Amino acid sequence: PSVSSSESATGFPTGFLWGAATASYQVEGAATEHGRTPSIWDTFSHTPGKVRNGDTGDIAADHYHRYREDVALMKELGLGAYRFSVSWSRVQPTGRGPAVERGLDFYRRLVDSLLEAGITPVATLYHWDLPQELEDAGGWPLRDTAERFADYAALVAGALGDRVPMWTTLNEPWCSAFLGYGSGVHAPGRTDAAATLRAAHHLNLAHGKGVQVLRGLLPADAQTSITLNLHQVRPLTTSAGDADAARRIDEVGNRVFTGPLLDGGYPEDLVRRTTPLVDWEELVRPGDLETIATPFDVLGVNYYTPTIVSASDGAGDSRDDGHGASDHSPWTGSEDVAFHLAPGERTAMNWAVDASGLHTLLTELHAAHPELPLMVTENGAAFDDYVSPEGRVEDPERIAYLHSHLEAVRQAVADGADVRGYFLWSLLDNFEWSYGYAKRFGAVYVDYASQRRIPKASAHWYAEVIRRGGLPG
Ligand code: PNW
Repeated sequence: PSVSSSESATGFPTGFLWGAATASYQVEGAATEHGRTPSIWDTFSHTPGKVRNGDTGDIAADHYHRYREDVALMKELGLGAYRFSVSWSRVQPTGRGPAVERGLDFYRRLVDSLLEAGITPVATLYHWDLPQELEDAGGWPLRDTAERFADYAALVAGALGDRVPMWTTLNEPWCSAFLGYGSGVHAPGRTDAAATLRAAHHLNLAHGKGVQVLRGLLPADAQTSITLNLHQVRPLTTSAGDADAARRIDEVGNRVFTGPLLDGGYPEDLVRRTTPLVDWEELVRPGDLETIATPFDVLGVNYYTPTIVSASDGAGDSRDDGHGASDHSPWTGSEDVAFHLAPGERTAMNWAVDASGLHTLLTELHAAHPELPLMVTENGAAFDDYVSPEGRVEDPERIAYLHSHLEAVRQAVADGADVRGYFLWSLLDNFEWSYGYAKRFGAVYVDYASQRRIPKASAHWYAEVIRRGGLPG
């Protein structure tokens, strides 16, 4: 059968965005420059014992000073789009009041360089770096933080709205709420189940208010989105208990966001199960669900590996759910579920390589929400890369990972999913949160001593994919 008219011969839709992604705290450095003040990640990384090797984002990949070189690199690779995030405390140090123009200037220059290079800028407003002052006032468990986010969104949209065509409110609110306030492996490192659910609701609210603010300020053809890390949950066996475990993890991992965003409300069983912890009647005020359900244009999905679960048998339960070790479970209300690593190949994160999860994710989302365009906003893998004596970085495992996952995207498109783009995580090696610089996700190697950039073999491979507009062969 011939490909449909909206697809090119490569199996990827015409106009498909081929990109790469980063996030402010992971790459920028310049932590105290031009008025920037600490975010929760500055505080967290400077707290002994929180990040491997005591690494911080103080310098990171020094993208703040080297963005011109980095944009030139992107152009060389032929990237069609660059997904970056804005550091809230660089733009609005206390999280309140007027913007610091010098902070905004960095993003104006970055965006102008991208546009000049023919690369579409895709801006994320919040990739986890909450101004510390807002955390001190209560952080995401406090309702006011959602209002502060809406004000901040207006400042950034006012400055960049004329030149950024695609906007994302939040990156992976699940991580912000459940790893930041539940298991505590992410900033601000709190371990409080009630605070976790309150944070989740206020992040949803911040998104809804953010979309409304963006819609009011952006040109009509600008697009709004949110990026979720939807867990591809699978039961270990066909037992009823494992099926129930999978349903519960789906609720607390996915539907706590997709429910109010797309399906009219929070999952009933999650609410019932967590009612002893949280007064949902008080938390979810009249009008909140309408605000959260404000329509947006594109759903961003990040995918790395599937999540395999079983009912707890009381013995041999794995705490290693791939989200970092903690005595506190992030799975609020379903702490008894056991997690399992998939068999087969693993990345340096110990995450199983399984591209079928990406295909399932995209096709199931499309089936549930046929009108909602999708975009893969992150996909990639960490491996133990090193520079050879000849100065090259050979990373065949990463090429294989990217190849199989792009093939999964192509197959999802063939099966009817409306996928508008793919962003490799990450453009550069960077600060991998609680793992610091020990994990390298970049298509481009960063020598942190010299800040020299070396495109890995995978970067050259990806450049070829982009040039062809699809996979080889
Ligand atoms: C995402 N987990 O983080 C983030 O958006 C990136 O900033 C990050 O560098 C990348 O994926 C690789 O980790 C995640 O524990 C962090 O499931 C943790 C998890 C998922 C995504």
